[in-house]
Amino acid sequence: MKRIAFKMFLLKGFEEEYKKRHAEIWPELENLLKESRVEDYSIFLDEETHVLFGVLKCSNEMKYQNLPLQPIMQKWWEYNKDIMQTNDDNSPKSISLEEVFYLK
Ligand code: RM4
Repeated sequence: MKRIAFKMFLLKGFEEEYKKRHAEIWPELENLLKESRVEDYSIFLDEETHVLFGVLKCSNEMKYQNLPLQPIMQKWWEYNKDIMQTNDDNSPKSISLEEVFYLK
């Protein structure tokens, strides 16, 4: 089981909208994440910097790496591109974080 953490960047003023959209996550996206063996997925918001900190567990790295190719994932990114910093393909700008401490 691999633990993965990353940060993304919310646009200022869209805190409530981001929370609302993610509270109403599409069932088909939830299914896709689960089918891709993603578990214990949280996103935390730093209200001060608008940094979104994502942390998850994944038991199939190949499926995880294929997520960006999935049409539902791409639709979700397109839907959220107006409230996040994004790349040209609409994926959220994302920076991987190194685990420097773990307590089981
Ligand atoms: C985030 C971002 C991530 C996605 C989650 C569910 O805002 O789009 O890529 O995994 O939502």
